[in-house]
Amino acid sequence: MMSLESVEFTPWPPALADQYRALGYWQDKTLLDYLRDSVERHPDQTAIICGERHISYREFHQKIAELASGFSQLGLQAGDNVVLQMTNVAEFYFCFFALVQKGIRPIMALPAHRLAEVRFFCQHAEAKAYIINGEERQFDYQQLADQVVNECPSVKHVIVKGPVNAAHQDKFIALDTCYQGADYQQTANPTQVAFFQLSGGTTGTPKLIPRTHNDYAYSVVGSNEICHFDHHTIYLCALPVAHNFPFSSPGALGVFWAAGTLVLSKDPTPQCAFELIERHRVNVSGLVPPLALLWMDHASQTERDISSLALLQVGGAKFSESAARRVPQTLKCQLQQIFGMAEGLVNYTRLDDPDEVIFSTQGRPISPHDQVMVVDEDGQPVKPGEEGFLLTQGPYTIRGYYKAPKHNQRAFNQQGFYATGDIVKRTSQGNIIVTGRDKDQINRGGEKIAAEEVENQMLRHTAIHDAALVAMPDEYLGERSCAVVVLKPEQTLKPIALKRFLRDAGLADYKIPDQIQFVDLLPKTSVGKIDKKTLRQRFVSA
Ligand code: OOB
Repeated sequence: MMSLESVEFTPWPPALADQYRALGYWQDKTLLDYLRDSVERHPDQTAIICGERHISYREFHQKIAELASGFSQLGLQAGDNVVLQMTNVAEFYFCFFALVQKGIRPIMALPAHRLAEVRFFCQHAEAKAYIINGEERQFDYQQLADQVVNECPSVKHVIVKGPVNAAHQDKFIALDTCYQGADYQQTANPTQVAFFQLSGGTTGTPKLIPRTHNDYAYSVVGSNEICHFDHHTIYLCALPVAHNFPFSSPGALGVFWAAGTLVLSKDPTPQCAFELIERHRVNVSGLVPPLALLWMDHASQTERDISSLALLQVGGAKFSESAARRVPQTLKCQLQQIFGMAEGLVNYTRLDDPDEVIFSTQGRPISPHDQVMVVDEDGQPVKPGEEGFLLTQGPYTIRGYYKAPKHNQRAFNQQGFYATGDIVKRTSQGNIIVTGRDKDQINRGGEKIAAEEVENQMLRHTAIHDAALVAMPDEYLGERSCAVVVLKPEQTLKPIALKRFLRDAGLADYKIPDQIQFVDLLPKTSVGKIDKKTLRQRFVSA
């Protein structure tokens, strides 16, 4: 019998699966099938603009077939896992679809992830390969990969976009050499896991989110209908390519399936983005709130013509109503709020919603079959309009994390509803307003930090007796992180030394505490847990 520890993916109950098929939500097509429809319909249309490169749908498809062949020749096969960590370059999509075509499952690492995270993904999922951008100037991924292979024996191949550094030439493979022959045959099964998204997390270790072709495809098709993506769509991807928001809400996949054009931005600053908007007549983009603020501030002084921008989606963290109201005034485009999660459920304000809804709510679910429950501490539904915990199940929300039986017991209720950890209210029309959070996580301008993960790392320091990570309000980020630390007797530690210690432990930069406070004692609740509410209040007013 298979042990619970090794359960990769929890299927939907058969009655629900049958219903989703009967409704046409699950089409039993692979993610590549939808792209192929666009290749057939618009082979010469530009699919991706990356720097000076314009890649047509035909070329895109060709690259995927070549890589599918090359990856197979390396011995990668259906059911294998591969960590895909790319910056915003076209090769991210070539690799993604080539892997998915062959049933090989990418794990969608973010560019900010470092040794601690990548090592965990590789070890937990026994990844066979690790794909990186070796040309990135900001950070040396080849050096990181060197550490990763030393610590992760499952990783047989490091595949590098760009030239392999001299020091690694005998160990790493250039992605360029993987364009071999052309393989158009699919070995993917639409009912199975296509790839893994990453959870923002609330526990000591990150969680992998298994997404099937069927469920994910439906979320993209539904998003396209809501957001009216079509082959005139020119979408600027300014956020990291692998994140669920710019990947599939409707994001890049939405663009590809509608045969539109995806423009990749190296970085999300208005300086870089506005130039691309002007040059390529971009009409839609998606941002997290701090970047939306930055774009709005820059709009009044830019000489760039950004008048083509018709729609700006903002999500990933709470966007204040006052900021929301400024979007049409400053950027001269429509706003769409989006409240989503890599586990599934995505909510959008609709393009024809009244202003009140667009400015003051985070929208409503994609599907009429997304079941949303707002409950109290006892799991009982609250009255309409009252605040409560958001639970959900539906045609594209997972039923369990990858190999995490203990956590799954907490994160999913008896009926299989996912406990999002978000505190929300629902308006009489069914729109959701996010009012708070009941999870030990910090949402740093859309980047999620699991407090426990950072606390565990701090507790490894020999001078530290106890430590807590809490969220502090931040005007720009919404929240920033504050570490509250109790030292052992006679010990001293400078904030800068603690930050360095955490960086050396291999934590991603966004997880390094913004602020560090030393105290004699951490307040505890009656059941002996750290009282984070009291801690937050103490330092907010300090
Ligand atoms: C998106 O996905 P994740 O997985 O990085 O984070 C999900 C969490 C939600 O549970 C919620 O706590 C928070 O991020 N969140 C928001 C929000 N959008 C996400 N909180 C308040 N207001 C919002 N508009 O962040 C994500 C995935 C797909 C599309 C968009 C965002």
